[in-house]
Amino acid sequence: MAEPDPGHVQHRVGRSGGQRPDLDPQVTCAWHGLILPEVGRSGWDAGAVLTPVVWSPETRRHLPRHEVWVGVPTPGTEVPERVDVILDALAGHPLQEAAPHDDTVLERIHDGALLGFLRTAADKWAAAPYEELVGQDRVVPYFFPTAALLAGMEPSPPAALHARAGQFCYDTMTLLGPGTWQAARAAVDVALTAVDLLAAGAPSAYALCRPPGHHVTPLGYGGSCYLNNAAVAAEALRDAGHERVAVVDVDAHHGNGTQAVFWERPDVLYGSLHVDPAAGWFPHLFGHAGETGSGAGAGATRNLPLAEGTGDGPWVEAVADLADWVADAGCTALVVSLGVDAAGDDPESPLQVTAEGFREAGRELGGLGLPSVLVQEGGYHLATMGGLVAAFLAGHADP
Ligand code: SP5
Ligand code: ZN
Repeated sequence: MAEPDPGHVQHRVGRSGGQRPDLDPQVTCAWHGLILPEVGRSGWDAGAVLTPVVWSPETRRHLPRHEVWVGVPTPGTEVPERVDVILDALAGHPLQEAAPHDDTVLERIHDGALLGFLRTAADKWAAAPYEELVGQDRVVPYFFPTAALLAGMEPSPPAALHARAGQFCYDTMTLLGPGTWQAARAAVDVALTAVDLLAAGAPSAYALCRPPGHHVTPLGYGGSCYLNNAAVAAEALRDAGHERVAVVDVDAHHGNGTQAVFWERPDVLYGSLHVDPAAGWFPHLFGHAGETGSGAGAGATRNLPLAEGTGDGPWVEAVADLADWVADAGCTALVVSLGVDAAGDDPESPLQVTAEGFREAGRELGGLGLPSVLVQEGGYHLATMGGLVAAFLAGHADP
């Protein structure tokens, strides 16, 4: 595999390396004020300037139990232990527990009908006799109002909850149970708290969001995702005064949800590199190079599909390509959809990226010198995924 060319970073415009640890003392002070309660416990060394980690114990409450794939229940891969292995790998980083935020930003990203369904579906399912009838305690859709079914007609809303689920959930792999809403909503608070840390002067913050979010559209959920944490973070950065925000998605899968949210908007760029959906990979319908946005958002979306087996060299080149694009577009803040499932060991993708690749990707994006919120997306190999997140954060903090 070709090595990434270390020389080409320096020749680019807009790469000031502004993410260096020499912070303005006043700003540093304000930021420390926010994180002080937990700094002592983590033994954080102020000189080291490790990226602060925002998390919530609530995010452990979603238990996927299983995923129905081609009709067969297989063990869920998006498990709560993902939170623990990441926290272990980031021991020493300042730790900040998420603060509650209201639904203002969330309601601008997602339709009220989706939010209402997600908020109440588990309780309604439990109250219905599904567990008694078939032993199923998770909300599983089985009936989908596709364009083929509707045939141009206007359907009436389905009365049955098991039919209603398919109005919002577009696959059979993203089951909803007791605790799912609480975890997903807590992940949104994690993302919003990370944005708050930036406003308080932190150069960047890592949001340990779980469940992940980049497959959630304004109205539809799937791909192990329920609420789009990265989209919420980008919208909150717009509210914080950034005129143009970029989302760079390095998860192994195309973030169709984030793309859909910002498809017609010029003020939030979406760029993604991912395993080529045309080779048969999730999310199947989207993520091709020809998808570049529409209307006012024309040109504000970029997709770099990669062949199965792609490793560090071309993968890091694709990250660098998106970083150039973000720099040229004059964005003043960055959200990274930081999935680490592009790793060679990961069970959910055929990409072959190493820890060094993730470190290099962190350097490429850290070199932009933009205030950045790094939002956890996928990554399923428990033994190595924490180290991959740590490698990316290290590269990002010291480009
Ligand atoms: C956030 C994220 O990374 N979502 C990825 C969703 C992709 N899921 C597709 C699953 C395809 C079948 N995998 C079989 C594994 C059985 N457990
Ligand atoms: Zn993924």
